[in-house]
Amino acid sequence: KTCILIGAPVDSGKRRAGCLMGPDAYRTAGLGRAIMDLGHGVEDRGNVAPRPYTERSDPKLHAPEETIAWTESLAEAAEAGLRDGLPIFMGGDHALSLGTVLGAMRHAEAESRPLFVLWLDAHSDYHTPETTDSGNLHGTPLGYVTARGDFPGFPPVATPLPQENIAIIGLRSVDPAERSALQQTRIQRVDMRDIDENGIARPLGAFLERVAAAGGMLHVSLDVDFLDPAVAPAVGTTVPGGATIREAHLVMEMLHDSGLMTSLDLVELNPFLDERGRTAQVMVDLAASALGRRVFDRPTRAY
Ligand code: DIR
Ligand code: MN
Ligand code: MN
Ligand code: MN
Repeated sequence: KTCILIGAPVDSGKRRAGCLMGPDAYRTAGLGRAIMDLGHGVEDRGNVAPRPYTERSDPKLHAPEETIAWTESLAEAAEAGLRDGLPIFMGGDHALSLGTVLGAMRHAEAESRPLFVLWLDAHSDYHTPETTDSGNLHGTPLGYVTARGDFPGFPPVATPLPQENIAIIGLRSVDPAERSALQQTRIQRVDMRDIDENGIARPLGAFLERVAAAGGMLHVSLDVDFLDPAVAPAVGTTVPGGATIREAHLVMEMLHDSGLMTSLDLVELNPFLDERGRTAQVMVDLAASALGRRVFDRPTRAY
């Protein structure tokens, strides 16, 4: 399947600027080349732009009109990318996922297949415009696609993503309003303590088994802060105690072996905070693992 690189230089989801440089950092770090070297076709569609917008001042939310404009453009880019291949969205902050997941939901609905979402993140991103304290919309994509609350001005979510189709892995920074809401959902929540106690392969394997059994499509959203800041410093919201390099690669390797991943977001890379492209390179290597880079072949596991 052709990998379709789509630049999504979204920087409106939070106040600290820099994620707009993400797509260029991924290109500079050789994302396309790494995927080609694995034997896949690669098509770089360049960067998406938000549809025209006029910002309003909002007492609570940061840059809502810009994020709405991005959501509409990116949902269309995601739908088109999914029709033609396996889209990889080079972010951009996590607000881009309001659009990419919405597009994946529309595509899955057109294909009459269920969509599953794997969220690899320190944070749960389950806020709504009502519950957010920061006003930063990068903390809201899972609240949006599940229709947890009202998102005035955003494209309506026709059929909300079922809670049981979501797994969040890597959690260690959950705001109080998210915590109480999440604990009452059927979202599969894997926090760092679960990973410490049980490893990362078991909960991920259980989720992938559910995706396979349902014949689902799988959108994967990889936030840089899923990783420990010691190995991935170039992100605005570092939280200590994150996934190791090997835990992250194991997730990607299992995703590849499952054959289930149909789209991928690479989000929250802030090249302005990076050390000579080090974090960008880690993210490129993780994407390569998800697309088949490995040390040795091993017997395929049927999920
Ligand atoms: C944070 C969002 N909980 C907020 N955090 C981040 O501002 O509501 N998500 N960085 O990945
Ligand atoms: Mn996030
Ligand atoms: Mn995060
Ligand atoms: Mn917060």
